[in-house]
Amino acid sequence: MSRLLIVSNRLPVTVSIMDGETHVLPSMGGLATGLRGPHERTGGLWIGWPGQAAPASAKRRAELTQLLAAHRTVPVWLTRSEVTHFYEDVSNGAIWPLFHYLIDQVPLRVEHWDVYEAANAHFAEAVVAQYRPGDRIWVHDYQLMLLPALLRRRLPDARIGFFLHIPFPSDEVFATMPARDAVLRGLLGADLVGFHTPAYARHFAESVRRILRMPAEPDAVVMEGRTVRVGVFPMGVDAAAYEERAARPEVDAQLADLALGTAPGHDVALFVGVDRLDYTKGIPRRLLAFEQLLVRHPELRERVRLIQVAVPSRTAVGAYQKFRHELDALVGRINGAFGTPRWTPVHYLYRSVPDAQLLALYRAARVMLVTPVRDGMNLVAKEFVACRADEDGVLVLSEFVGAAAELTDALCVNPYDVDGAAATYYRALTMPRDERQARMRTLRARVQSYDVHAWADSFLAALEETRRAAASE
Ligand code: ADQ
Repeated sequence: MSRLLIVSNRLPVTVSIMDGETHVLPSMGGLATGLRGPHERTGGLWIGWPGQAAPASAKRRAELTQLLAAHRTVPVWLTRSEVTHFYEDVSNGAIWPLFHYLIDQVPLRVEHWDVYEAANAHFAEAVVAQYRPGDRIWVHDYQLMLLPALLRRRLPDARIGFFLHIPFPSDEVFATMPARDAVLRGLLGADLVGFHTPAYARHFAESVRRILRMPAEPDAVVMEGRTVRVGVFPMGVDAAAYEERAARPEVDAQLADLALGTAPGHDVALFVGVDRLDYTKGIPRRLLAFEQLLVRHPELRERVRLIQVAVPSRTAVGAYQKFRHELDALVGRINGAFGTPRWTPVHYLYRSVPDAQLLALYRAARVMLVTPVRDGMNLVAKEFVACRADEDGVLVLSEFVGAAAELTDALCVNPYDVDGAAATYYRALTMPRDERQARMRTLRARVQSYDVHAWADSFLAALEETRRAAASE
């Protein structure tokens, strides 16, 4: 089998220094899990940024490169300015909000596009240095949208796939991007461009037609005589591993701890939210809808509790700092207005929680709230379902996340309709057990059959198919 070269902004490992010694720790992320199989089986390499600015000394860089090589990973050393301008300002400060339809979060003038270009060129150098004829290249996500075309120029015969993990917005929104032509041409350097949902693939084809004035179908674009396939590959989670981990004794112990906060004879139903602290995740409106639930149904006070975990994220980006303060204030206001000496309506954890605690929350949730205003897929929804071997618990899911296209047995909400969402929370809470079970069974069948391994395999099979199609042309 030919080697697979995976390229993503961040490597699936983190370099850390403990007691003066350098360690390379594998990360647990969904992408790392899904691609571990093909990465190892094919003797491939993973090329990306190790998460820290380049060490000044060449000797130190060489040492770290060697340590990373043991994990079949190759570092792309970004300069301090690239980290700030490519990663924080352009990728997370401008592309992220635009692709999530939050145009008012895009800076009035997007500076440093040249650094985004330079960083993509930097990645291209690193890939070209590793490439051997016959290798397949799989590029990931919005930080590297120029890379497929840069690689195509240098390696005209290479098999190149690209997958976008975030939404591809409607052409009306995408057209506002100053670098729209370059982004489309960059992506079209690939043989296969993959998205989570049919809607994103349609938006992409429509943008190509409207902006580049080229013929495009939702499943293919012909670019200078070369066919670029467009495909839909909804990403899943490692469902079997989640179920197994959620059944471990340390998770049972955490579950018992969760019940301790409750007064005897007091059945308190848990609502749970788990997100990176990001303005796309819909946390403020989720809190307002929970507040409405307490206003409309005073009998639920002291009988329900929302545990919201918000994992710190992108703390160097100004918009995230401001957002964090707004959220702190909102939680404080709701707790101040409704709390009693023995009950706090919203438990807000602004930190990353250990795995066992996260899994216990998934298992304890009577109602899981996944209500982003926009999200490419959302793996939290699928992790929750994977952990519910008891076939209980209700998933409330925003209609604006990629997962909504698949998880049709969840209770669907429009997160912008706060009153409507409050009514859905009530419906979820009062849903009879038979209906909860019937819905959860269907959700589990989907999450188990289309897991992260199936996702990686189907993308790679489609990439292989483009090779065959090209050979027969
Ligand atoms: P994210 O925006 O990061 O991913 P998501 O898909 O929900 O969003 O994944 C978050 C991950 O973080 C989950 O695997 C979750 O378990 C983990 N996590 C959450 N809370 C945690 C905690 N407290 N401690 C440790 N881990 C925690 C982007 C896109 C998504 C898309 C994915 C994959 O924005 O739309 O689903 O990529 O393509």
